[in-house]
Amino acid sequence: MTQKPIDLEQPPEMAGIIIPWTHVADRPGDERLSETAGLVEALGCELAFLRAEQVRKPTPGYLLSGGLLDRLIMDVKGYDCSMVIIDASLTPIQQRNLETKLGVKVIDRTGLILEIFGLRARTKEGTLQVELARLLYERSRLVRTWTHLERQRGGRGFLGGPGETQLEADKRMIDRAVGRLRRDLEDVKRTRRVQREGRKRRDSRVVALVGYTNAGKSTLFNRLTGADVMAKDMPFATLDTTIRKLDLPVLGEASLVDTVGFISDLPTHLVDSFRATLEEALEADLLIHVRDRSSDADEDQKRDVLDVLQQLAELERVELPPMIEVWNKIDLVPDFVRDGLMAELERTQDRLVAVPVSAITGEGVDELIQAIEDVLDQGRARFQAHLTNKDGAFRAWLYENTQVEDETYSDTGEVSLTLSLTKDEFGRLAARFPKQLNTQIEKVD
Ligand SMILES: Nc1nc2c(ncn2[C@@H]2O[C@H](COP(=O)(O)OP(=O)(O)OP(=O)(O)O)[C@@H](O)[C@H]2O)c(=O)[nH]1
Ligand SMILES: [Mg+2]
Repeated sequence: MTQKPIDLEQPPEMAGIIIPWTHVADRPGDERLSETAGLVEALGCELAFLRAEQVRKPTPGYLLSGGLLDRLIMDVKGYDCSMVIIDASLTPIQQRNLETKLGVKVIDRTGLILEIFGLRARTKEGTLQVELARLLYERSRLVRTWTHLERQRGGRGFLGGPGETQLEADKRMIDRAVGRLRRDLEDVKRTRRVQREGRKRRDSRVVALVGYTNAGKSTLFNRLTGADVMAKDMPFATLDTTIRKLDLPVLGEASLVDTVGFISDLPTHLVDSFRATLEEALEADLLIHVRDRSSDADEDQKRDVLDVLQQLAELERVELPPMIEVWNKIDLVPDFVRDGLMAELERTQDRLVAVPVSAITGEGVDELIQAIEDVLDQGRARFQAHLTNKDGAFRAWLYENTQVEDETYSDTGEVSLTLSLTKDEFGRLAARFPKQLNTQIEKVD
């Protein structure tokens, strides 16, 4: 591994950051600057300088050139930096050239995010996924640094060129490790699948929180479930999926899932390797997209989140579950902007279920629970089941597996249950008790 774990005992590394942009339309706003600063702090580095630089013509060798590069060289010396972060995508060649020129470690956005993930991963699954993402990233760099490796390593190969042999060997080694990790992750996936099926059998509905990093998912999760998941003003506070019981007043017990946050330009390797965790979200009965409506970047973030979800759904070949939006951090939104949001809410209400909420103050949380129940309840229908005293097992099953709203007795001793069934539940009932379905169950309007 080229990336060393960060030693928190050591004094923090001094890092200089450049956010390059080319066209005016891509010029980073304040939100992007503070997001990048947050990422670097999350890495435990001290910020020496951070600036957005217009790079009119990115050069293949260094990305930056001329005055920009000279100034960077000076600043790295002046601030005694031990690391430079280029908040963009660097080719392996550019990265290596910059490292040679500056005499310090240089990483790009993907490298930065991978480092943070590496620091944060706590569970076995998280660690496996980060490791996989790193290997895939390194493998993609290997291919393109062929000439570099060839020169650097030489060797006594007898098949093809010496570098080629080394490259092939490196690739094979990484591929073997990738294969191992994928198998381990497959085990994790299997365990999760079993747990998920258990939940399904118990008919516990699953609601998953998704959204941009720092939008407030974990804060909302804690508020809704009384859990104590770490919620912090820092990107990628959450890496591992957590599931807790969510008590809904009418529907009863459901499961709520907190997930890893998304970020713009999320490395594809990470999307790929976090599939196992996010599968939980993809198979949920309902997604809650938590948005930070107090952020200027909120609209862009929304687009990024929806893009990643779509990518995941395509990778897994599934349809996305129904989704509602939480407009979070409403407490930070000034009154005149709030009015605008309310107008938007009205304008979009036939296409979108959205609930303004403050996970911190609790405002809007009751309305959110109501909205969750309404959406989960859609597609339900009412049925009447007629039972005699010989139907003990049937009756027990109905109580166990469906929502029984009412029970009445007739003079003749017949019992009548009013059931509220989702399509799923109805399917299970039909499979389990086909005979009773025809003779003892009728639909009511
Ligand atoms: N003012 C205000 N702050 C909030 C609200 N919800 C969350 N926050 C703050 O926003 C920051 C991020 O919250 P988290 O709950 O950790 O966000 P997250 O979406 O779980 O972030 P990741 O796990 O990094 O993806 C924390 O400092 C929270 O206190 C809110 O409704 N109002
Ligand atoms: Mg979180």
